[in-house]
Amino acid sequence: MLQRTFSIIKPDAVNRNLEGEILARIQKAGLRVVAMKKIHMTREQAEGFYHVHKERPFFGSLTEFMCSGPVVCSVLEGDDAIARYRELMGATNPANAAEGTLRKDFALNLEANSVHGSDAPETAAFEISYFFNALEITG
Ligand code: IDP
Repeated sequence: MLQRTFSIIKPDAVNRNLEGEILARIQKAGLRVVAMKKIHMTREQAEGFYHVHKERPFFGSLTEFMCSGPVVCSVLEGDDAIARYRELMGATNPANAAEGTLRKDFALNLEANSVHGSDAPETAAFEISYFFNALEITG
């Protein structure tokens, strides 16, 4: 089933100039980049993106981190893209991430874990539309 998911290469990875390496790993995994932009989020934009976490204790720190520097947002397309990208990313905490995953190889810690990927079709739809309009997504 052809599916789209939303990806962010987070500030810790962009700061270390890793976006090319991470995008290459995404493409080698067979996912196609159908939209992409580099942005520097405001605090309000980061809070809106992570609104589902607003009651969590790490919300303030996470949203501060996400607007601490530029990020690379993209829309990825492929068969079963949501689950496949989650698998490529690895566990949220890099200490638990499997060998060969992006978080195992690049993440600094639980918060600065280098990549974000949607966890379900509904969140993918919300996240894609939060950052991209229809004209910015190629077929
Ligand atoms: P996910 O990114 O693997 O889907 P979520 O539980 O949705 O994980 O958490 C969103 C993001 O919040 C994580 O990627 C990580 O950057 C941050 N985060 C999650 N749990 C913690 C925590 O306990 N302390 C600090 N940051 C956290």
